[in-house]
Amino acid sequence: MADGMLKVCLAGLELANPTVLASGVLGYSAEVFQRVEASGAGAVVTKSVGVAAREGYMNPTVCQVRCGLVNAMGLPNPGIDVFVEEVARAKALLSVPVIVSVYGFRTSEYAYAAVRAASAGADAVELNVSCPHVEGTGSEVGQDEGLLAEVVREVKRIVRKPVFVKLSPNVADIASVAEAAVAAGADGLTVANTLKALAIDVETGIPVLGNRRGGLSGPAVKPVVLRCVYDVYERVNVPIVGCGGVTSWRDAVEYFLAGASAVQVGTAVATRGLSVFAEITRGVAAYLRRKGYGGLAQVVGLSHRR
Ligand code: RRO
Repeated sequence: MADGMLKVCLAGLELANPTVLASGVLGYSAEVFQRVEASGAGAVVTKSVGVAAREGYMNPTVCQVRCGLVNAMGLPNPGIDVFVEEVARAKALLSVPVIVSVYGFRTSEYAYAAVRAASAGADAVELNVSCPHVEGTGSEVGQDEGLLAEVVREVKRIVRKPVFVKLSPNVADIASVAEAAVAAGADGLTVANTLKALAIDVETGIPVLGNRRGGLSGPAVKPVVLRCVYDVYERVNVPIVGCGGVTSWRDAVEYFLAGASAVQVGTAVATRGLSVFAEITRGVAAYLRRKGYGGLAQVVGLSHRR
């Protein structure tokens, strides 16, 4: 969507518009990302990739609840050494930035996955320190400020591309975790991952998901994550990417007003389809015009004024 008002620069990444495919929703394939780009997304984030391949959890891995989805995929991925070829193919096919999400069970694994992704052409990496239901990684890193800082510092030491850190909402004080990530060198923050959740089948009497516990996404989480963005914006000075229940242009504008410079869209892509990117972008552009703003940057964080 070529509309100069919607351009955004995220830690050096140039996006034609502020909508980004969130990690995890559409997997890894370069061809699928090409369709996402054609639908109007300003950038794409891959599913999280680690050092070793993983099958993920038993089915069911996703279930629909009233206002969103509860998932526990369990980090299924082919491993970074295989995935680098797909990153290179995606780079050959796409002109929007390709951000590779990486995770690890130790600092050195985050670093290895990140450096391999960056050398394969990824425009940036997003560190997943917030998956809520895989032992030994994800939110276990993101809930421990010391460990989080160590991971970010090590990745920053060896990767010459922008490093985004995807924070967990399942913490007492997300702004303090954000400060720790930024002090360690994070170039941008994605706020946030899914909220710890559960769904139970009343007929069988047991949890629906194979892993039992999962993470909630979709409209239900938007007010919670919006508050996270609002809190983080007051304490750090790097770009924030809002991620949580964005379904319409209004949701996106709320995130911008709270302090996000861009938004990731995940569950709405799964539940409504790829047209959501262009719908949001059109709506945001119309809002900016109607309100007389010259560009998106003018509304970022505006709700903090008193
Ligand atoms: O794969 C997953 O189960 C998963 C991941 Br990596 C994540 O970061 N957040 C989530 O809700 N699910």
